[in-house]
Amino acid sequence: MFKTFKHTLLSLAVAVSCTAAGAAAAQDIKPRLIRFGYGLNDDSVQGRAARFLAEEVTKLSDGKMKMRTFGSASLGSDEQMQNALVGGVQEMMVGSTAPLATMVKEFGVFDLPFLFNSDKEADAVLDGPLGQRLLEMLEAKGLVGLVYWENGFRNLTNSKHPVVKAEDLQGIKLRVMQNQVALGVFNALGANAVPMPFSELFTALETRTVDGQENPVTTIQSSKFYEVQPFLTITRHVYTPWVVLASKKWWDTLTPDEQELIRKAAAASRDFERKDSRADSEKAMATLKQNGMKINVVSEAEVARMREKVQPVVDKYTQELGPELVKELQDEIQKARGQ
Ligand code: KDG
Repeated sequence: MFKTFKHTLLSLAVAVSCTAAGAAAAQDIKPRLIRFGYGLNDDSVQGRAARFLAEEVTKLSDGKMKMRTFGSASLGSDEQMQNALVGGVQEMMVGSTAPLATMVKEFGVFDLPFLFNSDKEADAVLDGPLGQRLLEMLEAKGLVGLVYWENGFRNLTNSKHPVVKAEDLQGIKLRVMQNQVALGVFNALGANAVPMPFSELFTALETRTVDGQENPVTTIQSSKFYEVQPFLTITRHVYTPWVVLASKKWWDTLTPDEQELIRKAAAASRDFERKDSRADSEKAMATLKQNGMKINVVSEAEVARMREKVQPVVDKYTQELGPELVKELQDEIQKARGQ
């Protein structure tokens, strides 16, 4: 009796694995090498998700498609990689929405301050109609937007003093991502905002070329900013998404089966990355404390004051980005907040 059951189980397992292999073989999948670039170092949320994506592509293609990941901006800054994808000299990357706004200005909406209250709201908006429509707008610029990963809620660090109120930003040279909204917001808060590629940031902090920067705690930890930034102020002033991108020139050479496979792997990487990012945030805070960062949380009353100070900038960029788009974003957020 047991023998028959075991035999049946074994033959079932063999049948299933043959079917899977057969399915991969039946799909129109060709041997390909994909170069995937990212800006953080290998031991970061981005690095782990990039390796997960590479493994997923290999698994789903039965080893036919291989993805090599290149971290620490070794293939260039986000903007340089964006241009390489447009030119078809690099296949894939992940980067922030902020530099993307230089190609599709509507991505600048994610740099408007104090929009999201939670990652749940961000997921709902990014994976909903608005977020997906923004991705589709990239195709006209030579990019294919596949999924959003979580960069996260941004916080301030600096080497001068704690930032308890907006006035404490006066005279602080603060590195910001390279887009007009981020620049306008921090100048309005009283800082001296300095746009700069992420790849140059650690050295700029170390040499005091800039006094501070703003990023999620996972990035502050994995990039070891605590070595050159004694003060951390929890503001959660912006939620930045990352976008997993493919070169449209390259994408259009793929068969429908290959495109479907990449989309499936990208969706799995999104779910993996968001889970890892949220788990890593808690660990990162503990590491920053252990490494001596002096941490303060900006009060709700102060956030309200900051909102007031940046309102003229928000009004200006709402007009430039499109009032209907900003209204739609705010409505989508409210809907997600209500769920
Ligand atoms: O390549 C790294 C960047 O995509 C990411 O860290 C963007 O948050 C970012 C920043 O500050 O540039």
